[in-house]
Formats: sequence, C-alpha cells, structure tokens
Amino acid sequence: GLLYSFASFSLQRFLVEKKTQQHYGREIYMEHYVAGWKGLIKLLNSLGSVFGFISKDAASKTQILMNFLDSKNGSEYATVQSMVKFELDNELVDVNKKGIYPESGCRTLLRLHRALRWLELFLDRLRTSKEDDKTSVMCREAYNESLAHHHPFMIRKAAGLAFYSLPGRPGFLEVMNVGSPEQVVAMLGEAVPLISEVYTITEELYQKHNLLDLP
Ligand code: 1Q0
Repeated sequence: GLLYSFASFSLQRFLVEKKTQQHYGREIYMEHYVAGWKGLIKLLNSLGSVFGFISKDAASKTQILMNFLDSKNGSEYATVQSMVKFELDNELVDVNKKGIYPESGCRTLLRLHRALRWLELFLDRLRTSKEDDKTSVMCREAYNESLAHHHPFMIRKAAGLAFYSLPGRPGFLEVMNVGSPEQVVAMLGEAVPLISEVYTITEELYQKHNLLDLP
C-alpha cells in the first residue's frame, strides 16, 4: 500500500563505520519522502474540496522540495541528512527570523515533519478504533496533540471545521483502498511504526542542529 511504501522506502539502513565499532544509522531519502506526501495529498483531495486549503499548502511545500531535488544542487538534497548539512554549511537557512531564505528546504520540511506527527497519531487511533468510533474525533485529537501547537487561531478554527466533513470510519477505510477493514488494520500495524521511525529520526536530527523552531 501507499503508506507502507512511503515509510519503508524512505528509510534505508546504512552502515556507518567508525574506527572501533560499527553501528547502524538511517537515512531518509527525499525522493521517497516527497513521493509519500504526493500520495497523501491525492488521498486528501479525494476526500473533498473542504480540504483544499490543507492540500494546497502541503502540495506547495512538496513542490519546493522537488524543485531543490531538480536543481543543480540536487544531489545535496538526496537525503534529509544531506540537505540539513548542505543548507547549514552554506548558510542557506533563516535561523531566527525570516530573511533572504523564507523557503529553505529545512524550514519547508519542518512543516511536513510536524504534519507527519499528526499522521502518526491519527493512523494509530484509526488502527485501534472500534467500529462506531468517529474519524473526526480521532483526527481532532491527533491534531490538538501535534500540529495545532504550531498553528494560529484562524487555521485551528478552519481545520476544526474541515474535520467534520471526514467520512465515517467505514467510508474512510474504503477510501484508503487497501482492502477489508481487517486488512487496513494489519497494514497500519506495519506502517505506523515505520512512520514513527521516520518522524523520530528527523526530530532527533533537527534537535541536534537546533532547527525545531525555524521561522
Ligand atoms: C484527513 C484529514 C486531514 C487533516 C489534516 C490535518 C492537518 C490540518 C492542517 C491545516 C493547516 C493547513 C493550512 C496551512 C497552514 C500553514 O500555515 C502551515 C505552516 O506553514 P507556513 O509556511 O505558513 O509556516 N502549514 C502546515 O502546517 C503544513 C500542513 C500540511 C498538512 C498536510 C496534511 C496531509 C494529510 C493527508 C491526509 C491523508 C489521509 C490519511 C490516510 C492515509 C491512508 C493511506
């Protein structure tokens, strides 16, 4: 399924050799990260035009990252790790306030990264939900625990209203186009931990470089 490939392909184990010990690190491939978002945006669009303001923003951020990948510095953007190193080494990030680089790769990816936490929380609720649980409630709770902390009042309001338009649990599981509800639950059981891993790796990388509050 879409989510599964998003999570598994964007993670690739690689070996870091150190003088005395070897340990495993993980790189997040930008191409797959972006492809994963494109898939999610498609799904969001299929849920109706109420979500247009959300999918437009996600699409424009995805496009910014694709443009970097296609640029002459494209190879520097191959992984999230290499992007961070390249942009910081070359001072291509507005660190304290917006300036000459309002659309750096680092700040753009940070917005999607925060949204990925929402996705993780929402999908985990969906995975463990019962037949008559409401997707709008799962969505709102996940949002309030994550993205909402980064959004001003008006956006929180608009998002809250849009959530009412989500299809109920059966309809939503169907839109996901994975198979029976049991199959969706099984898929989520594999995908959620992978999404969580992508999230944690990015979070730790951003934390290490003090990038979690980029304007
Ligand atoms: C299923 C319902 C989807 C609900 C998504 C919850 C997120 C609500 C976010 C609303 C805010 C969007 C408006 C723009 C906000 C920007 O100001 C903000 C900050 O950017 P900036 O440049 O102003 O600093 N942008 C963001 O925070 C990025 C938000 C991206 C949200 C992307 C959500 C994509 C969701 C896909 C849902 C797919 C359904 C999941 C099922 C998957 C099954 C395979």
